[in-house]
Amino acid sequence: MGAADAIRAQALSLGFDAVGFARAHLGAEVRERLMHFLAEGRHGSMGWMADRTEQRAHPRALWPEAASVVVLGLNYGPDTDPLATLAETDRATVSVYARNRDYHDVLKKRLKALGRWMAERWPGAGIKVFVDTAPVAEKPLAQAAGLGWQGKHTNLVARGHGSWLFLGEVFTTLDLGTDDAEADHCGSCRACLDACPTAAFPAPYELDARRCISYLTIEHRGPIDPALRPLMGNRIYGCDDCLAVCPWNKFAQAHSEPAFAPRAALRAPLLSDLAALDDPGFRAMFAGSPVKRIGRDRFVRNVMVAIGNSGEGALRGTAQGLCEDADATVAEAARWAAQRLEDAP
Ligand code: B12
Ligand code: SF4
Ligand code: SF4
Repeated sequence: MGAADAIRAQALSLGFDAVGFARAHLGAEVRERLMHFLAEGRHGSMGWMADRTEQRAHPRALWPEAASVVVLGLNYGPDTDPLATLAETDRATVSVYARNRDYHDVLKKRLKALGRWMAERWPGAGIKVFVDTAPVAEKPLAQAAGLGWQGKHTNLVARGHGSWLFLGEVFTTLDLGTDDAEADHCGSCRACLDACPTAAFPAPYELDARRCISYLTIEHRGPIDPALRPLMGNRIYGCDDCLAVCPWNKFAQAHSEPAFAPRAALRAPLLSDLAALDDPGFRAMFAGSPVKRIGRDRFVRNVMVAIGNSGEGALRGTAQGLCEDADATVAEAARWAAQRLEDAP
């Protein structure tokens, strides 16, 4: 068995769902598109996106000795309709990827196990693992390795998994050859573009993160633009709309990873319960979850936006109760919510 076949077999036995090989190199268009994204200011306050752009666009600028990249995918396909809770206005919608353990932890553990196995098998080979933690253009690398293509919603779509793959990489000095890059299979479809509640796609294959609910609820600090708030519905952490409507999801399977099985408390939590969380309560509820990263204040800010959008007069008191919150952003969002519910039945 050749090196690439052996690594593929080992990766599958470690629980990865997709494996491919690419050269540690990306075409000039990746850099051009990244620079266009940054020049338009579409990264918003994610200042780190504008740092180390050469490394992001060129794997060998990140690690000059790298010869190949093993790109790994982990299926997180949901077992229920991820958009079902959008209509339950007194409840919150937490995006599929955040309903249980942090995927970074799950993926990193497996990537390290694969890296260790490779190091034992090929002593002297250089090996580094990455998952969303370094300036790596993960989607273009995954496309080059044949895992799927970057769809019009900008995420990787895989024939066998739809939009539901997490990505991670093992960079190595070993020359492992390449798989064939995957071609674009979006065709004339534009379901994802039309589904976006905030019109965050200025053009197909281009995202303005500043309008994306995922950015607004997770990355953005401080008050959310009042013009965008009514469009956010009850999405309090991330957003799955553009992913969920992709017709390629019909080939996806529900994942079998216990770490991603939704916690009962996060399937459709009541907004009133979430608004009541103080700092220790928030930390306890989201231990080990990616949600923990944003902290209680940003989280409750998001909950206030959802309450303001609920149309539920019964939640007016909950909002009023936080109008003097110690965090100025929470207090402002609470006042906005209370005002929006002023005439709600
Ligand atoms: C920054 C970031 C975000 C930002 C910006 C997203 C974005 N699209 O750039 C925000 C916070 C909004 C975000 C949201 C989400 N993210 Co995110 N994010 C990243 C991160 C860290 C970097 C992405 C990046 O480089 N963006 C910069 C721009 C320039 O890249 P881009 O949009 O991919 O741009 C390309 C296209 O525009 C394309 N392009 C431009 N014009 C044209 C024209 C044509 C014809 C073509 C073909 C292509 C093309 O070329 C550009 C360069 O490759 C990656 C991890 C990583 N290190 O790669 C995860 C990552 C992309 N995120 C991921 C996930 C899961 C999400 C969410 C689904 C989470 C959620 N449920 O809320 C959402 C999806 C929103 C969306 N529609 O993209 C996964 C995606 C997995 C996959 N299957 O693709 C990644 C890969 C993390 C991981 N390791 O699994 N994310
Ligand atoms: S994640 Fe939601 S807000 Fe962001 S682009 Fe997709 S549909 Fe639009
Ligand atoms: S919804 Fe349609 S256009 Fe969007 S990524 Fe999927 S196939 Fe492509």
